[in-house]
Formats: sequence, structure tokens, C-alpha cells
Amino acid sequence: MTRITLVQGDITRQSVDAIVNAANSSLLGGGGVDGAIHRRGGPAILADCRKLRASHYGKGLPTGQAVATTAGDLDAQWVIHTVGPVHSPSLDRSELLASCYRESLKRADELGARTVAFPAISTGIYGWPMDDGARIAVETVRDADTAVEEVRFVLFDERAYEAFARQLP
Ligand code: AR6
Repeated sequence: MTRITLVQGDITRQSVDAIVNAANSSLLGGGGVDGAIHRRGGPAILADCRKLRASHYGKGLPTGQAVATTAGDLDAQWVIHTVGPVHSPSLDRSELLASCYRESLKRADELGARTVAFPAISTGIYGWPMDDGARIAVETVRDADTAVEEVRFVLFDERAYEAFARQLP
């Protein structure tokens, strides 16, 4: 059974086996959580990302998939980069958002990570409504077949924390 915990704060301050990054397909950095992870994690993460772009992911990482790199100077062993969908008012991209959580947990299992911190993927720059993003995150993790012992959702502000708390008993 995976334990789901909630923390309000900065994901780059967590000590866990793996920190999940809400990246973009380029894997070369951006704003939001992505910017914070690369800033605090240092250049080793970007160096690994460039290697991935030069090898398996020449066209970038597709939406809904996940890939791991070193965590550089972060207090973790790995960063798992995943690309959330941009929210669309007309298309239902929920399955792609769920896929981010599932695929990240698969990478975590392959690495042997037991504690994994997730941000609220897609709920920032990509515009996903927080309540729905929280529902998909919690339901997907709850239903996942994984050996990860703790999934820690790290929510940046009180509004996000409350949205996730409403999804837990
Ligand atoms: N710790 C935890 N959560 C954070 C932090 C932090 N340090 N910083 C922001 N959040 P976003 P997205 C929250 O925009 O929507 C980047 O440019 C934030 O409040 O980081 O998936 C990428 O390169 C929000 O609730 O990711 C992509 O281009 C959540 O994290 C694009 O943004 C996600 O916000 C991805 O957009």
C-alpha cells in the first residue's frame, strides 16, 4: 500500500528518493517548478537532460511520458521529468495527465525509489484547474500498481494544499 502524504511548500526542499519535475517536452528547463528544480539542483540535471535529447529523445519527451536524471545538488537521488498536458477547454486531456503520474511511478519503480515527491502537474503555467488536477493526481496514485511506499504531494500554496486535502479521506 502506497501512503499518500501532503505538504505545503517548495518541492526543491524535500528529502526523498525522487523528485518529479513538471517539465516541458524540450527537457531544457522553463519556469515554475521546472525553473526551481534546475536552479537549486544545479547544472548536472541540465547536462543529463541534454544527453537524453542527444540520444533517445531527439524530438523531446512526449506529453504524458516520464524520464529520470540525476538530482544534482537536490536532497534526492533522481529527478523524474514528466510533461503534463496543457489544459484545453474543448478537449479532454485527463488521460494524459493521469499518465504523467503513472509513468513517473513506473520510472520510480525501475530505479527502486521508495519515496517520491510530486508537484501538482499542469496546474500552473499549463492552466489545469486545481480541483480537477488534484482529483486526477490522487485517484491515479491510489489506483497505481507500484512499490513506492510514500507519494508526497508538495503543494506550493494553501489553495493547492486544500484542493488535495479534499481528495483524501
Ligand atoms: N514547489 C512546489 N510546487 C511549485 C513550485 C515549487 N518550487 N513552483 C511552482 N509550483 P508549473 P505546469 C506549483 O507552472 O503547469 C514550466 O515552464 C505551481 O503553483 O510549474 O505543469 C515548464 O517548463 C503549480 O501548482 O507547471 C513547462 O513549460 C504547479 O507547481 C510548464 O511550466 C505546477 O506549475 C509546465 O507547466
